Amino acid sequence: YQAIHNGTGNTMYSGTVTLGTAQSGSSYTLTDTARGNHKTYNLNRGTSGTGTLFTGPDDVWGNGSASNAETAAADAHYGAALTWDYYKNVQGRSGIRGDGVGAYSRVHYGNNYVNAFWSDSCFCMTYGDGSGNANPLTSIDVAAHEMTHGVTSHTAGLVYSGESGGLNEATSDIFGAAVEFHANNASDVGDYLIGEEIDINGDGTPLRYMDKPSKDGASKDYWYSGIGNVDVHYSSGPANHFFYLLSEGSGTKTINGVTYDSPTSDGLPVTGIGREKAAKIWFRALTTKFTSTTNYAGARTGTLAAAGELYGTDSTEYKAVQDAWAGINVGA
Ligand code: ASN
Ligand code: ZN
Ligand code: CA
Repeated sequence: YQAIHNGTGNTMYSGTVTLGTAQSGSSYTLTDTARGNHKTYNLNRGTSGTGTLFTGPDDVWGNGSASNAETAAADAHYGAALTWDYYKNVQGRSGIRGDGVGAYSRVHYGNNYVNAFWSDSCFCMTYGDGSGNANPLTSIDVAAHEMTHGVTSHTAGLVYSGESGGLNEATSDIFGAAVEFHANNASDVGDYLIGEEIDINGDGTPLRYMDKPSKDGASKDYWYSGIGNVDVHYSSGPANHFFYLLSEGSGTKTINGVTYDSPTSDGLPVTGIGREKAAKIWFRALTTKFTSTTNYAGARTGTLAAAGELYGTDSTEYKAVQDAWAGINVGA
């Protein structure tokens, strides 16, 4: 028997937070009994197996600094909880597979590893510690991005190459941003940037921008024939841009202190419908319309069908979906 506890996490990115933990005997473990028993393990620089379950005497985890081994665990455990809560409370999905079972997280993967990844085979999340200027990969948006790869895998199953690969990557960025906004954490406010805390470029810029993806120097802003030949992390750009346009509209806008400026391929304005409705449309399309081979044209059809079911085909929401796709050069 493990009693449900609320521990305290002193995270690197999200301040002091409550963590779901369990007590066994006189010690505590990072076992989130309210969220499918999601556990967080320490790989201690290893690259295989599960490592050791984080266990401690006081139910206080980390000290806010990366030099404390528990800090990355606190961030990862918190990110998993936020992602669970988002899918459950906003999208009505219980866990990554929809079966109420939690995944698990592994932190301190390898040496100087500047990445994080989801694996279907272990049904687990893994985080590197970063290197040089690159901070540990355990921010909220990265956690939600990676776990969303699990959701995509267990729903549409978008193949991770070509246009479907770009849509797979965009789905992870879309829900990475959605979870970060929904968390409403005072230390890590929501934005349409991906990986802004990691400082992977060493100059304070994020990994990706959803309002104008080409700001990263590699992502595409608009669909074109042949986009299926570029890396999935760049062919995601138009779909990320679609989501931004649908949520916030074109032009200039400041949200939580970040100023965006989102163009359209046809120069016509798009009026946003808000990120909650946009995310509901994308989730419904992902889970009931998209298939493993859905391309950009199919994503347009699928999101229009989803918007029609949710809001009606005469709705402003449906019209905004049409306009946002037109704004990234997809469809009529
Ligand atoms: N962090 C990367 C991603 O989720 C790992 C990968 O390339 N699959 O896209
Ligand atoms: Zn990804
Ligand atoms: Ca972000």
